Amino acid sequence: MFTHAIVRKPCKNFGRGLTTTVSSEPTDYGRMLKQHAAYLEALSTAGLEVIILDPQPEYPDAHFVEDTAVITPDVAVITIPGADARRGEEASIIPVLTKFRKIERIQKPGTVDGGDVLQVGNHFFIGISERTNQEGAEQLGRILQSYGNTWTTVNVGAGLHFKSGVNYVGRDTLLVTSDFTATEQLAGYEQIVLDQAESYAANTLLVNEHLLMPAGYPKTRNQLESLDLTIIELEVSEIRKMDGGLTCMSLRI
Ligand code: CIR
Repeated sequence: MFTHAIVRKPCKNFGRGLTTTVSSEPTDYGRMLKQHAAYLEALSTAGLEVIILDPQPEYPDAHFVEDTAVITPDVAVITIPGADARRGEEASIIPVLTKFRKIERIQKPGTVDGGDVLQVGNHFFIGISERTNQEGAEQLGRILQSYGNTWTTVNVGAGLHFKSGVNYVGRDTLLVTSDFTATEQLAGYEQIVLDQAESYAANTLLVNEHLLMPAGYPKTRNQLESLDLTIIELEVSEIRKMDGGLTCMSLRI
């Protein structure tokens, strides 16, 4: 069970963050704050005490805190984010994590974004992507292994991060886009395969028997109902415009 979530309030210039999403509408800060507040409410409903860090205007993507650390019951591994513009975000996450875990760090030239790391029990899938390089993945894997975990790397051919396409939804089940159904490393788990038109919903977050999923994906919702978990749908229009999702806006402890 998780007890805490670390989050960061988005800054006014969050729309200047990195994105590949082409949107016909500009970002809206007021709407972003509402969507973020609803996300915090959902984390509380799932039983977490939410620790809110201050906005960091010099890093418009800094509310995507998940990319700055990988946390297990034993250790917090501080990453080196893969995008130049995000490098340095990790520094301000260290003081709060020190209160909860022993700290280890990825070293240059390794890069890792937490969005590429999926934990299933004591196994970690580490996506090799535009943000997480082989060196970073191996450093992370070795650290996790030294605490009794296992790990495998997975190539992320599609999407920004591994968790843009695959997430663990409990009951030995992975929620996967069709890009990952043939991925050898994922065989052995039950798979819920997303309808192609709903592939964004792959970014669904399991927290303490609750599934936080983006609103507006009815087929996925139907598929997830079979897991008998509490489903909370959240509006994510502003988060999505910046290539973000529900997993990336918190670190769960
Ligand atoms: C970025 O491109 O880094 C941000 N705009 C979005 C990061 C989303 N993070 C995540 O999915 N873990």
